[in-house]
Amino acid sequence: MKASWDIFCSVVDNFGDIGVTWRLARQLVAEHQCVVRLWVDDLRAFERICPQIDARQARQFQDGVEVRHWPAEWPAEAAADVVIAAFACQLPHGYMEAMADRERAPLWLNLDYLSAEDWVGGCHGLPSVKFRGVQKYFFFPGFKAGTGGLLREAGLLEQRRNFQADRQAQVDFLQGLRVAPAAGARLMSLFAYENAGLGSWLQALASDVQPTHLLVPEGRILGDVQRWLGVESLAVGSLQVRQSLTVQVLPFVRQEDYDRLLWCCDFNAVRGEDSFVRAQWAGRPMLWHIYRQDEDTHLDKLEAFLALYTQALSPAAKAAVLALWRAWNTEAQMAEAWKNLLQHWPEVSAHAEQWCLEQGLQADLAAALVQFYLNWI
Ligand code: TRH
Repeated sequence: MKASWDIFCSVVDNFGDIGVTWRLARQLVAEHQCVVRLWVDDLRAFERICPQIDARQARQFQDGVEVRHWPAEWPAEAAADVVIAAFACQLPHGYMEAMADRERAPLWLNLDYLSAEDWVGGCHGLPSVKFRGVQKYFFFPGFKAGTGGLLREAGLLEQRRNFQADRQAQVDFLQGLRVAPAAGARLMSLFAYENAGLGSWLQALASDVQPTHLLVPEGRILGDVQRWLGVESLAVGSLQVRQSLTVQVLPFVRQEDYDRLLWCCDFNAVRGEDSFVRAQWAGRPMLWHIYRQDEDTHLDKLEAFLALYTQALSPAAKAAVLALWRAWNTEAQMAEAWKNLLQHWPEVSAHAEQWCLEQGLQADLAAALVQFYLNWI
């Protein structure tokens, strides 16, 4: 009999929580024939990354996943064989009772945030708390052996490579978004939180000899873009030109299309967790705006990833990447760091593909979860 899975997603803010859990739920169904219910407390956020979702429906099916609204008043529901609490969200008490009431206790996992820090490998798979005899385990995604790996759908890298080799497919896709970069323009995407350092970067792009076409999905960075442009409003579809720089505001697109957008671009600025991973699978140079945490603990996380990501680069290219990423994440001036990165473009580009290939050798997160379950039963 197929195993049943319940995934609980509480949308704290933004789109990462739902972005990760929706991706995982789909993959468990499509590639591992699991029966999956995805419980989401905010269907409006879900609707943004998956427009087919009807936020008024308490229960609906999408891509074979049973999507359930997670209501404040918990209904009586039987617990599944495997229960995933994403990002340490607190399960409804009634559901925990249902887990403990099962004849055979379910496998209960906390799917944690992604980090490249060393301690992750030591904690992955360890037991956590118990509830009425039901044991909870830590499950950590990660970049190294001994972690749960990264979300990566079967055939993703091949699909990406075929798309990148097909000029017409890219032109058609971009045309669908009304994007038509000038010949020779560097195509870039910008998905980030508010950042006071943005103006200096845009200035450097504007005064560069090579033109840049910058695609900005609507979101939190738009205020900074608007300020630098000196315009009163910046709506979806806006196209503004300043010297060598063209800025175009894009609508927020469905997850699959966001992947294609990343695949089309020569450089991607991404943020949070899921877009950060998708940019790595795009095999193109990138810049990460990490999610800010109290007491700057996110900076340790940033350094841990940088240490790993830049390991194979030459000292000069490594210094260029480090300087750019650190400047961006401390909202410092970006111009010098950007110009310096351009000096190392061929190496940084080749490295992005190499990094992607190496990470692609690891078991993906969905497969690792299924394996964890199989080892456990
Ligand atoms: O939106 P994020 O900043 O999300 C998160 C949350 O803030 C979360 O609480 C925090 O813990 C985590 O970051 C670290 O960034 P992220 O993770 O990249 O999620 C964005 C999702 O939105 C991702 O699945 C890609 C998707 N997306 C689209 O589907 N279409 C788009 O046009 C864009 C720009 C993104």
